[in-house]
Amino acid sequence: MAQPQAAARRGGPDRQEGSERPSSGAKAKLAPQIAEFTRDEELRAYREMLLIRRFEEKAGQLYGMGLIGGFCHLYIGQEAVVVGMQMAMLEGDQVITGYRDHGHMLATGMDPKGVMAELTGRRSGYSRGKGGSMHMFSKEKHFFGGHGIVGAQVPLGTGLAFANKYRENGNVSLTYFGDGAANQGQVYESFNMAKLWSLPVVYIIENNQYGMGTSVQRASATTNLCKRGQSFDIPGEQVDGMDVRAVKAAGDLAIEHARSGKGPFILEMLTYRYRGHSMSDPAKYRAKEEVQRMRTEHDPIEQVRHRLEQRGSASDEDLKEIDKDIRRIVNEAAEFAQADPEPDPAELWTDVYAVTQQQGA
Ligand SMILES: Cc1ncc(C[n+]2csc(CCOP(=O)(O)OP(=O)(O)O)c2C)c(N)n1
Ligand SMILES: [Mg+2]
Repeated sequence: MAQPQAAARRGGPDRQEGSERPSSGAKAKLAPQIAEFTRDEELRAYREMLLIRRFEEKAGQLYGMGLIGGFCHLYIGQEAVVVGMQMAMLEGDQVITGYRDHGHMLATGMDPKGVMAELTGRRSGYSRGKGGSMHMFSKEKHFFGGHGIVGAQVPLGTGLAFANKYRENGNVSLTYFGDGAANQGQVYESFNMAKLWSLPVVYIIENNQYGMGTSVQRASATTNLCKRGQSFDIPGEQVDGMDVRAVKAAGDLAIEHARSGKGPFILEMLTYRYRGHSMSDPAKYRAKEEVQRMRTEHDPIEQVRHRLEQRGSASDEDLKEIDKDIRRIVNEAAEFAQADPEPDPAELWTDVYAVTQQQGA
């Protein structure tokens, strides 16, 4: 059985090498303690994280049945990051991320039916069945994708923040990327511009310890990724990304910092993905015990369940009711996706940029 309390006391997943607080100009205002959630907040977090977990499990099943083609990167294990940040942001703030994106979509309130239909390549999918797992967007929910090129979303997210500042709309861009992406050059060009122009952006590094099969220790000269903004005087904070309360508390501060005109902020979320990089990865580069330890000692959903039960805030029956409801939503999404027709072949050339050959080009 999980021991989430012990995990929470220890501060979640092991802190990264050299994890002392950022010094000098990059000093961040830190949350002194993790604020406890109210019952409603705990229940919201539980529900939203469980929706992502069950949705991803179902997507894994459909992939195994050959109903999802192409790439499919599951978010299982990382749910607290996106749900905690969603609890900290306001309507109108934008979200942009890479290809491990189903959790972000569901957290922003996108319809599970539309997401599953897109995964299975059906016409009611968010990209009309022509985008798939890595390419979905929702203008209504301010979700800007879904990007398959590692790090490409970072300049785009910075551009969203530029637009927010230009339009004086008070919104903040939440730009997510991975530990692997954190070594990309375009990330630092973005950091420079974001600080230079005090753009309202929070960079959320989801440090799940691996970029494909390479551990962060093997790939990164420095592994304390919250310090990556120091040269640009961007404050950063390392957060227990398995504890949704810690994520929300850090998110509140970082978003407030960006919204109030102080410029960008970096949050490094220490998290973990339970599954392989994508569905085709058997994850032989790490020990089974490592995965098991994270699941049993740090699972983000079990932590909330444990607190709710311990405090008597929710009975076993209440939680079973939520579980049942989430299973219904996910099953309905899967049934909808399978019954939905594939796109009409006549749609092949719609919404596709046509490249015309120019003479001499
Ligand atoms: C520019 C570019 N280089 C390489 C790849 C291949 N690639 C896909 S995912 C990935 C690892 C990225 O790891 P990380 O940023 O930690 O994200 P995670 O998969 O852990 O969420 C790589 C190298 C790519 N898609 N784009
Ligand atoms: Mg990673």
